[in-house]
Amino acid sequence: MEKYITTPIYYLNGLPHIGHAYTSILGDVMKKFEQMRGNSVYYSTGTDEHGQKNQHSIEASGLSAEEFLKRQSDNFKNLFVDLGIDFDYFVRTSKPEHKKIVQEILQNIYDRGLIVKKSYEGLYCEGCEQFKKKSDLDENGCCPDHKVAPKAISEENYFFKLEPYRQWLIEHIKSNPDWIQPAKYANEVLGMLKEPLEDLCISRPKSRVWLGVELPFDKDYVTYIWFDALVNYISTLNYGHNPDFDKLWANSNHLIAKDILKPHCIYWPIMLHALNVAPVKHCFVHGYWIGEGGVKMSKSLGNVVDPVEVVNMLGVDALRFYLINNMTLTGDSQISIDLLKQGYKMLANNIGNLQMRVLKMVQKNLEGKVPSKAGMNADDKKLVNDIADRFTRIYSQEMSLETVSELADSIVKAGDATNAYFAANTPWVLAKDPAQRERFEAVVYTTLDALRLIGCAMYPLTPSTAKKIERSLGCCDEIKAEFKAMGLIEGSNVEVGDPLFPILEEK
Ligand code: ME8
Repeated sequence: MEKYITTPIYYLNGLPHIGHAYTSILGDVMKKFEQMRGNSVYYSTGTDEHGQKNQHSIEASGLSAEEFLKRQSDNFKNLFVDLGIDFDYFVRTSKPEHKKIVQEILQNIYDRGLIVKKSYEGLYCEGCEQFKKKSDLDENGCCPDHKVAPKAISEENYFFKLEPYRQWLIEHIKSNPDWIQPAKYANEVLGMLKEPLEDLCISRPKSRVWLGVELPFDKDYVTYIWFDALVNYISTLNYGHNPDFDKLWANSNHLIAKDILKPHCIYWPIMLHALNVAPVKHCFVHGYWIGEGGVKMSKSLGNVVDPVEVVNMLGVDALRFYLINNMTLTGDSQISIDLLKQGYKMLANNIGNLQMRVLKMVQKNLEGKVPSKAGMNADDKKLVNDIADRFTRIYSQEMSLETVSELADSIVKAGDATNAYFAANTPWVLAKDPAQRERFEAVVYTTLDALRLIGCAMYPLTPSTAKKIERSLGCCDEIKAEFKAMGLIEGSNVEVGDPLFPILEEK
């Protein structure tokens, strides 16, 4: 099967932070997970390059729009490459291919009478790039996300009517319970749909916003950034010009955080419905990363976690593993350099030390070769069978936030079980007793085989560690979701390389 995974496209007014890194890592984890299940995946991530917020940053930078956007977009792209993110397409909404499709879609719905022009007065939050109702604001009259009072704006604009589609959308959510996941966000959207929907303002006069896609039917206006940005999900597939569009779109998956639920689960499905295109197959919604102790990350508190700093200190895989292992499915999740170091040490103790100890034992006592499994007893077999069965079950499920979080948890549990097994069977004692040779070999074989299964299962989360583990055990084949216990080949060479997670140099 061919699947399509997308992340939000990120604004360019700042540097990429841990939240952006997370969603794009999550997409990569899901891609690798599905590839291991034998599916092919097309994965897009990228940058949102229009609108008032980006425009103000360009104006403040003293650079040309093109220079500024390229520099900022490259910061995201380069970081994602450094994080081992294997995207197939990097979206930039300033590309002419994208702009052309936005204009074609606008012209289509304009020609069909779905867009009207009228004057409008509203409260605009630049942080959200959205008009706000009074009821959306906090007690100080500010946007609850950006803590800034929105600006009163009065102007003539073009509007797209959403209300005629409200009932259809309610039905779609109710009859597709796996559309918006986790379900609490589907309920949140249903809550938003209790009230009639206001018309969506889809234009901005050029006198106020010059950075955008010109409306094809009125050159004094650009397209509202959300109408433009959401279209990236289909312009990436060359919508309207690609005979295979339906095939890929039928298995499409959006990853977003809770902040952009409304545009993705109200505006976007309605825009698609107006075009006679089905909504995305699944929309996975995650919570926010916040600072340790539950406080918001902010420069003034000094608790902002910079992904580049983390990678320099702990490496890519420790960051990836922490993010997937610690994002809770029910709310926000905490992150700090200290928490990340704890996560690193957990991996070092759980997987790194185990691998090093057993490999050194093989090198010292077994001429660097995988020993015989002939002496494996029922307990040995149970350890590897249980691990294999658990991973087989996880990989038999489709990717989802639950699945990848369960995967991370199972890796830790399998590591714990193997460490406990190793400690209980004391192979370092058995090694000294020639009469226990067969038993010694069986314990080492069992540990190596468990490690092989764990390494294989780790691939989506920690690709380079997984490959190092497989290589150290002499299994260099393509990593697939085939978890056969006792599959390690006796007599093959093992290799003691560098530690997977070396001891941290503490300041
Ligand atoms: O909203 N924790 O862009 P954006 C987890 N351009 N994820 C976080 C996060 C945090 N603290 N902060 C940000 C936009 N994110 C629009 C999107 S899509 C057609 C247009 C992640 O730069 C998360 O994925 O504000 C969130 O939805 C996204 O960054 C918002 O990025």
